[in-house]
Amino acid sequence: MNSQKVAAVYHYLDIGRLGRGEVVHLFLKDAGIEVKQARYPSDSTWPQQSETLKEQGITRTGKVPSLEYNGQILTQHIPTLRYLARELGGYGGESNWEKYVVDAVSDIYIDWRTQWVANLKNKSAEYKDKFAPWYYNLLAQYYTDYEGPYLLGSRVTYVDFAIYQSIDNDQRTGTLPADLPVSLVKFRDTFEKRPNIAEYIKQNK
Ligand SMILES: N[C@@H](CCC(=O)N[C@@H](CS)C(=O)NCC(=O)O)C(=O)O
Repeated sequence: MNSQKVAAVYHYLDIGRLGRGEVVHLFLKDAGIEVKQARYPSDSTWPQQSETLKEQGITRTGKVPSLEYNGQILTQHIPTLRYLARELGGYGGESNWEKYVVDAVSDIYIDWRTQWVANLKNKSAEYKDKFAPWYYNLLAQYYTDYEGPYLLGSRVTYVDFAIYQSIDNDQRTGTLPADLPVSLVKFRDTFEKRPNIAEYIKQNK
């Protein structure tokens, strides 16, 4: 096995700070992992590009994000975060219960992402006025189980990156509830002050 460390290559659509890939990207930034970016236009060229990536072994499903990391190719954005969390240590909760909570909230996020994508082109009132408020109120129940600002209190875990992205992405698409629960406002504000994150979002509005 080749144990030589290579720089990470992050493959994703060229859609700025939107989407699943950005969750992984933010995590890499936070962890200080240097990454080379391969961004692909999200237009009529994508189907062919997707086929090329499949042929190159970058993605088996034809979807992205895909991350080349230390000789492995990682796809599926939440399992990718879990892999990186285990590799780096931390980011995943300590006890069996904490790990469960982090996994459970990430599952709730995955359900949110499905709905968000389905509403990206045509935002329904059902999504904006019912689903999104329901989602954030549900998250707030989890984010008040500990003292905050992060899901498990003072320690950030991989799921916080996903939850931050849901808040950010709903903000960008005009579907974030005006009355976001206080625990989530506190979480977002603290998250945005993390040193590597603050620097990154200052340069990438
Ligand atoms: N289960 C995958 C889903 C990946 C996915 O659907 N990616 C979208 C972008 S966020 C994509 O590649 N869309 C282009 C396509 O479907 O061809 C994950 O969690 O990473």
